[in-house]
Amino acid sequence: MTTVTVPSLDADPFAAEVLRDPLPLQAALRDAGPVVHLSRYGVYALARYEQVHAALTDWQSFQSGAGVGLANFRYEEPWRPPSLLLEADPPRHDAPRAVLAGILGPRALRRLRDAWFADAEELVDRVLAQRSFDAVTALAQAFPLRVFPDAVGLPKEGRENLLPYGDHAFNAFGPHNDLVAKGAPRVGELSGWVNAQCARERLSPGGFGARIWEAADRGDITHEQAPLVVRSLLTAGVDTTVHGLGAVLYAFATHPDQWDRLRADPGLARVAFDEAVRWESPVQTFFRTATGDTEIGGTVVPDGRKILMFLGAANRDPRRWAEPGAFDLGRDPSAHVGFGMGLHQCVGQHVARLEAEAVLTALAARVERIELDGPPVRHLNNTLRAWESMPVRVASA
Ligand code: Z7Z
Repeated sequence: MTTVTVPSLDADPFAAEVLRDPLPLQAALRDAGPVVHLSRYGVYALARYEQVHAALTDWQSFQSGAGVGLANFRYEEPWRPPSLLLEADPPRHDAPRAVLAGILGPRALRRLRDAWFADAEELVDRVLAQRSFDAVTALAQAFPLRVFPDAVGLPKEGRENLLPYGDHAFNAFGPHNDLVAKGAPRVGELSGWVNAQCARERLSPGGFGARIWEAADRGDITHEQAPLVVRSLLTAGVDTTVHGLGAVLYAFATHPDQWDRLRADPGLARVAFDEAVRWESPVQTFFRTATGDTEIGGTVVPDGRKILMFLGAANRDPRRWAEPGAFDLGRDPSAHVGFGMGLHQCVGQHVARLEAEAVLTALAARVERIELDGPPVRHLNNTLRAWESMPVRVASA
């Protein structure tokens, strides 16, 4: 093996202007090489599809157990007890993962489908009483907040804590910048609420949460693990789907030809959602940690160093995708890494797709045209590519 000198960049992937528009840095990183040293943080960056995919599917070399944020749990105290799924490696990872995979799998979701489609129709009918509205609050937030907490079995009180808690958790994967500082004053209160909802008594029978506790009764996980597995649902299940819906609504509001295509064939709703996840990549980045001196593209990443994977950059890598910047329902986006890849690939992706399919199907049946009715405003987060508001105007079918 010939070792090449690794290119080094001083860029800050978590700076406000980069979060507002990450595409130029994505391109610069991809073009700089298969692996790039980010001098500001002393981490290594992967932005090409090939290397991001390879790292995601090699958990032996690229561990999650030292955290998937900038903080290295070998040396630093995590801000909350580590997730049993996200921040764990096999074998400890596997039992909690298997439990959630069963509860959130396609078979288990079938019984939610009709109710969620009916909920989406009702919500969309109500929203369409106005010709212009904010697609973020009225749809992208409203739908997940309507169906997901009920599916988990949460009480009604306190649900307004879910988005701020998730927002902070996803900020906390980045450096201690102003976004983290802004969330810090409420961390105690929000964590207290979230942790309290993980108790068996809070979770209504038949929901995802109750089923996690039943898995503990069967011995699939321990009773000590159950609340932390419930916490994973509450952390990763709301903001992610909100911003995924925001992404697909933005894509359609700016691509009327693709909206016509969906209306002509509503069966494309799932492809459309995955294409939007590829195109916008609501989860932009997260880290792994090298478990030993590890070669990537001719460079050795030393043991214990953090590796930042740019999912959004991989999802727009021209080495992998034809016309990566085009939102195109005609392509097969299924190999995107927007849900990750490998052993940790999003366990809730079937839930997300069902939510999106319900909303898009209801909209496609009722809305002839959806377009921006003013400039949409970004919501900045260290991990998520998100919208704060998106004024839209619709023409009913
Ligand atoms: O288990 C968890 O609490 C959890 C939190 C965040 C699981 C997954 C995520 C996550 C999802 C992190 C997407 C990065 C990207």
